Amino acid sequence: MIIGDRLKRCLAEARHIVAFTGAGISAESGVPTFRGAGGIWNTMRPEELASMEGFLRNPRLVWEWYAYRKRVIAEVQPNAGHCALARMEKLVPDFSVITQNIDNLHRRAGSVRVFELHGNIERNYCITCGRRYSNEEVLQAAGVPRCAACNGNIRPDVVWFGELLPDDQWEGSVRASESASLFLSIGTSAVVYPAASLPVIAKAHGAYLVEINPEPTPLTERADEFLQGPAGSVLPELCDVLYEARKVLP
Ligand code: BJW
Ligand code: ZN
Repeated sequence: MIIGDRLKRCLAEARHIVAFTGAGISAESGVPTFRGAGGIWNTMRPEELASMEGFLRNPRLVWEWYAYRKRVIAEVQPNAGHCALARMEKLVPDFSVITQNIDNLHRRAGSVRVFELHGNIERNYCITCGRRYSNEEVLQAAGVPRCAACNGNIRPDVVWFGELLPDDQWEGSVRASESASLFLSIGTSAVVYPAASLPVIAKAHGAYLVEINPEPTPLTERADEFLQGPAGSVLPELCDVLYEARKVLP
């Protein structure tokens, strides 16, 4: 991968770097993506599995899918891409990860400032009374887990289609994007809104926009640079350049 002078300068001088991530960054850990080659939605219907209507229609099916994914995610490890972002955070005064992923792999890799736009698969709550439940509690249930307090259905604390993103995470992400001098869009198909508007917001506020993905996306033509390749290879290289550049700066 050739990292050009413009991006090198940006890595050296950026005051605030934002890494905006999607399912692609976790693909090399063994977590399937939603779209594209091997994507979950190639064989399953998003509106049946990732919407409140789908959950109310068939909670058992939705829970089978989430119980399976909770087990897969608990077994996998952060990869070189997640680890590179955690290292970069230590080298830059202001560094934020904004993730659409629910797998918690950024925090497990050591990233501290993380905005989670679509929730976290390690949390669950009762749809009737809001009581919170751990994965250990819900995974013991045969079938659909029910609330010990009110017998309501418990659901994973993730954002489904048609639902609002958590206010604090969304507002923090918009503020970070508006103040970014370098914005990295990594491993996302950039088709799910409102998350997909963040790179556009960042660019409109003056950020240098870099996309990292093995395949082009609808964002590619708006990006200042497209680094074509897997996050697990590209991000460690960017991190090395950042390290060298910051080492020689006062
Ligand atoms: C690699 C790689 C490697 C592979 N390295 N890269 C019509 C038009 C416009 C908008 C809408 C519409 N109808 C409805 C909407 C709104 C809707 C939306 O945007 N839909 C579009 C799909 C059309 N959005 C919403 O509903 C959102 N809420 C909202 O808008 O609220 C307001 C509202 C309220 C009431 C009514 C209507 C609106 C909520 C969106 C929630 C998304 N939830 C999910 C599931 C989360 C829980 C779970 O995981 O189970 O979030 S869907 C799924 O998509 C998940 C992801 O976070 C999200 C984005 O996917 P992502 O991360 O980009 O992954 P992929 O798989 O798409 O792409 C992977 C990429 O990686 C690919 O590009 C690969 O090439 C690449 N890759 N290997 C780097 N090694
Ligand atoms: Zn309850």
